[in-house]
Amino acid sequence: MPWPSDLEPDDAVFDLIDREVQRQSTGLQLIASENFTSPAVMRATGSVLTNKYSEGYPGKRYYGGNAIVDDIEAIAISRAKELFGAEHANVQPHSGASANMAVYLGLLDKGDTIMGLSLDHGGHLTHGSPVNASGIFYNFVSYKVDPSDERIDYEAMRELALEHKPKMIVAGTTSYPRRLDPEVFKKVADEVGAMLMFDMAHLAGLVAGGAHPNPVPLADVVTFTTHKTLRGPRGGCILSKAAHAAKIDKAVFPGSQGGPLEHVIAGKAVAFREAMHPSFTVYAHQITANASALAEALAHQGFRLVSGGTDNHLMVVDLTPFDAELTGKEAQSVLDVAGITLNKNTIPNDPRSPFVTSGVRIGTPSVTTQGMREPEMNEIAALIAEALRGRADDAKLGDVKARVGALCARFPVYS
Ligand code: DSN
Repeated sequence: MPWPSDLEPDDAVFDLIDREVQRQSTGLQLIASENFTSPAVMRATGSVLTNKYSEGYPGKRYYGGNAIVDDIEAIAISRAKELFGAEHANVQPHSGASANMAVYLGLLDKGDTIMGLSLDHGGHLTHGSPVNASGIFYNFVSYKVDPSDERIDYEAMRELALEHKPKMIVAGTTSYPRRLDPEVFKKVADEVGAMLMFDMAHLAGLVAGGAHPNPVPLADVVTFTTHKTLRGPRGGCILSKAAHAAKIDKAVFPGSQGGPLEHVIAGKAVAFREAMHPSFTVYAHQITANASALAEALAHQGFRLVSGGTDNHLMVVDLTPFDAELTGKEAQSVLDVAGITLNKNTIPNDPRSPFVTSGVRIGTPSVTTQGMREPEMNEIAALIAEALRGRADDAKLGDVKARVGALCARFPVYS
């Protein structure tokens, strides 16, 4: 029996999807972890591959009918390895969090000591937050940024490593605007006999495009998400040295996941190929050029940039010097009204709670995909400042929203 033919179209859902298309194309998307994926990636992720069960790996599946899926997953694996120069790739993690947990499961024992960057200094939940499985099952010790320059204090991290002798050091961030130096992490890891895991979720596109050092040659294992700067479908991936391959694969399946999402894996394969195109190098460098330009323009508007600026695709903006009363929470909702989407974010040693915050995080991957460049970054900084200054004035917010719409109309993302 086929799907019901007498059902009216599902307007409740599809009208909302249409509205989301509108929202994404008429407003500024400045969330640092988001991007606009290509029609080809969406074609793959919206394909019949969603119908197929394929537990296992290419050539070693539990169910029949997987010859084609095997070929698709093999292409994704081979492209991931080629793109980043990795010895081994597992493309099945459903997300970055699943990828990280699979690495811990595969390479560590419960209760082992790991080091990661503190969440409130720019780390990630899966780097040992007490409310996350990583912090519940493992003994995480957190390193931090130096209060004087708000950059990772590598010497303090080394001392912490010498004191706690972690089995693994996690290098990785979600809201850290500076370059992460894989060589420094490797040196400390080697000195204390720890494995090095590099979580390049935010940075994968920059690494692929040569705008950030590639941690793959140095780290034991590298995790990433495919939907941020890399501009692929929503999902995760693990790269590792060949010596860790069997343990990693076993930890993903059957260790922590069941059937892989082969439609998403096909989307990952498409995205990896797009990231190998010469234009992706230009894209990655323009992301960072745009971020630098936006950071500078925001500083001229009276905001303080955490660490003084940015080396990558994002900046963390301290709102306090602009307006001591303005919280990140309020800024996020005011800017939402003006068609500018970003997220509240703690600043290092924030006196306010993570639900309120004194800052916002801003990223340039999406607007760079749209084709915006440095002049538009000046416009965006001015629009943000005007909306926040005029936040009590509905007419002012309406005016900013109209100008945001006009700016986005000049850079349509999906024709
Ligand atoms: N939620 C992601 C981010 O915005 O950085 C991290 O997982």
